Amino acid sequence: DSSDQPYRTAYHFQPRKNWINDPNGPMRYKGLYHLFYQYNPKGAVWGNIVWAHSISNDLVNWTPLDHAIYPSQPSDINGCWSGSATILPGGKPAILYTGINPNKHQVQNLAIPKNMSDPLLREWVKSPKNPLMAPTSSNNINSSSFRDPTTAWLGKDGYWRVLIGSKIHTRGMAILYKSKNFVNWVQAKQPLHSAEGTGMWECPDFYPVLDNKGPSTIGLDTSVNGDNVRHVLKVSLDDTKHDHYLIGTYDIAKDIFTPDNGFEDSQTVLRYDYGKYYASKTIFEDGKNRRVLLGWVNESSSVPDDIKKGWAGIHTIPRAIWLHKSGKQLVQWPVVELESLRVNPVHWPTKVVKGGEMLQVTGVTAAQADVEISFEVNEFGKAEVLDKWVDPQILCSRKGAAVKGGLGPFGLLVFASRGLQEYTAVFFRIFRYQNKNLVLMCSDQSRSSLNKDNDMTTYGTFVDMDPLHEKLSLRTLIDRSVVESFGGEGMACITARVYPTIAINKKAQLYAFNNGTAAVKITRLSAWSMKKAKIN
Ligand code: DQQ
Repeated sequence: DSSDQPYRTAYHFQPRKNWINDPNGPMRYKGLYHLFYQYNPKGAVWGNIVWAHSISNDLVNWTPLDHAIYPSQPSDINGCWSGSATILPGGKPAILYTGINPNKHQVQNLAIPKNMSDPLLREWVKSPKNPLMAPTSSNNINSSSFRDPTTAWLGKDGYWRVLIGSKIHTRGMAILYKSKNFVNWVQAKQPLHSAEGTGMWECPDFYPVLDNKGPSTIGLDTSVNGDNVRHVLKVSLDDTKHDHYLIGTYDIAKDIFTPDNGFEDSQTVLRYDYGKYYASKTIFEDGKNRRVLLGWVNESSSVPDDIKKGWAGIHTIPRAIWLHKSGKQLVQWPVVELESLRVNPVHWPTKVVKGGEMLQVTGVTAAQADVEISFEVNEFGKAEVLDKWVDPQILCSRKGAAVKGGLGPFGLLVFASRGLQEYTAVFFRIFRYQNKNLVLMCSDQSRSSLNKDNDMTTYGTFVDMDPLHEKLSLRTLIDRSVVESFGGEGMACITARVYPTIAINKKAQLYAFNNGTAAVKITRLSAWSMKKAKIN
């Protein structure tokens, strides 16, 4: 019931109860989407990990099935951890996943469908040859840092390649294995990539993107390589709990990935999401020519609160992902299928918002909505001056929504209570920095709840765009305890979890605001109430 569970999501993926973490082995088979995920059948905290399984027609509505992979043989008797699916020639799915063996060592296992003619792929059979990859005395692999196989890709030489996350001391790495038959795997002489000081690399993902310097959002199959192709290496850094990615060149003859900008320059390392977001992975969809990103969002509430509500963890809305025309970063946008949940649209005519003004968006269910807003700014002379580079998250914490500025802060107040005792602010602030306009995007949770047991950290990032010539747009998906925001048409994403005590259910309000001295113009505001999806 939604009134005693105000934080349960209406359209973000979650199980009926208990703990969920990483998305595992997403695939499309006979037209159905399959999503597996790390799950604790026994409680709302991490432990007893199995692969739970749900299916969908549209990436929006999900039906649960029985657990697909659970401890049953020595090579996974202490847990079935993360992994990925690969569709083999002939359309046969194969799952590689990490098992925890009787010695608590991390090893890699193979599972295949028991019955390929079952479109639901309910039962999975484990290879009698498991484990297929394991730490030994001769390979120098750390048995507690060897996990999370990627989707495999096939070279013209007939070898499948797969990455396993690892580290040696503080050097994070993606260990490469090769195989002709998907069963006998041989470790390559060197990792595909590694970086000193980054610590354990969890859940690596490696895939090609189209570099066409144009507006195309097309995705590529994982084994594609050649002209106009760049590669993305994503790793989930255990030390920082963020998903970072590098764009670069993959030399398949040498099996080396060379990033344009490496981890050495921490200022340029990009993230999928600058809020709470981890352990993501992508799938390529043949028929639709798109690559879709799935990710896990943990709670920001306390463990006792999680146990009380009986569940913890959600997934973000699946996002289409592609290379920006600059070639310098990726762009993400919620899959179009989500728009099928939109009802009762509210559209505003162009409106000027003066400094200090707040305009309420009425006519939508503000605790469960999809909002798109665009701003036009003119008085660039009023932008605050930034003398030296500051970490954007720190800048957002110092200059939250309540701190008056020049050009901004302007944006949305979501989950706001009538008297503004509670609100979450998603906004832009434009600075003058090195004679250019610098766009800051923030998600300010500092006043999101009167319950101070929650983690209310403010998040932020710079958006690499020119507000003189490009639309300053924001789309925010509001879903009962989720605020998932896309700035600059998907150039920057920030996901936050909030737990208001007053601004819940029908008491939640939505506003557009401007707390700068310069007026700004809203050139578009479209908001929809969101129907409840069928989520498990
Ligand atoms: N979660 C899994 C691991 C992975 C981690 C265990 C990332 O396989 O490294 O539940 O969240």
